[in-house]
Amino acid sequence: MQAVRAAQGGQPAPASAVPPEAAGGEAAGREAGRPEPARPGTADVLVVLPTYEEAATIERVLRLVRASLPDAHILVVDDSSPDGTGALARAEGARLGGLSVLERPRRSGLGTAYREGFRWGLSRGYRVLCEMDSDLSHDPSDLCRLVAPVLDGRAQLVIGSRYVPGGAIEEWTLARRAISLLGNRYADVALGLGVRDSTAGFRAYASSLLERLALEEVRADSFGFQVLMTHLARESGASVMEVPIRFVDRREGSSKMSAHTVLEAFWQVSRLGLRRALRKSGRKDIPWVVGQGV
Ligand SMILES: Nc1nc2c(ncn2[C@@H]2O[C@H](COP(=O)(O)OP(=O)(O)O)[C@@H](O)[C@H]2O)c(=O)[nH]1
Ligand SMILES: [Mg+2]
Repeated sequence: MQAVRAAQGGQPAPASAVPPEAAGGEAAGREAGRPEPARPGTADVLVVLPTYEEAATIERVLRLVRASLPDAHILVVDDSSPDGTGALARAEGARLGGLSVLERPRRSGLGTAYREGFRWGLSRGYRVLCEMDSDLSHDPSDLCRLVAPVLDGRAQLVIGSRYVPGGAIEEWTLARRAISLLGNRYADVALGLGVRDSTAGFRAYASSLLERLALEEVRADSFGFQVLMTHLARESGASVMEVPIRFVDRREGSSKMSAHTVLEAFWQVSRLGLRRALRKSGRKDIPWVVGQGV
């Protein structure tokens, strides 16, 4: 059974214990007794941090996120990391406040971690849901620039982009740069995204957008998940904005990207690209090739 623990002395509770009527209401279902937000708006923000074996960086990341968005709530989705990441997050959360840890019993993938994190936030009425890596590749001080366009209604999805003017990647191997760049170009052309960095995992979503996306159907992991979410957002007519970020390769811990995640993303994009081409030319889907859902 998964457990949600609010680090401020909250009792463990099943993830499903939140009543559905809590959804959408201002601050509905959140911890009682929280002080009024110092900066109106950012108390409506949830920052979702998936973790698997990030003990070397998690405490620093949490402190930096808190410094960047003092009123936002933080949700760590940890898959019982053997290196004790979950315990470190809870201890840091007790010091910082406004932090919950969603514990899952075993490693279950990045895509489902985000899906569960988003569901957790939507059921508690957060208006902006952010996602970022827990390895310091994404600079928490950029969060404000990602969140602002969603809060003021200029965009429903803001992507921290490495491939728009002003964006940069530091210290990545040539192979990793090539996979990222080619993957992005391929996804853009195959799915007509009009987005330069659809594989990026540093994002802010409007809850109104996430609520209308078929999250359950997005089965991909890693950057396949990011591309499919971008595709769904585009298909639903969402306004998507890219803001430049400086991406730094992780200095601690190890990447969870694998050949499997690369192939999976390639297959998912190809499948949906073929379906898009068939539909554009007025032909029927070929169900055994393009599959169901997203
Ligand atoms: N909860 C959870 N988090 C994961 C899993 N796989 C990766 N992550 C986290 O997702 C984020 C992105 O993974 P990372 O290894 O940095 O991927 P990369 O940036 O593409 O190399 C990191 O914060 C990881 O700790 C998983 O199976 N479960
Ligand atoms: Mg990373």
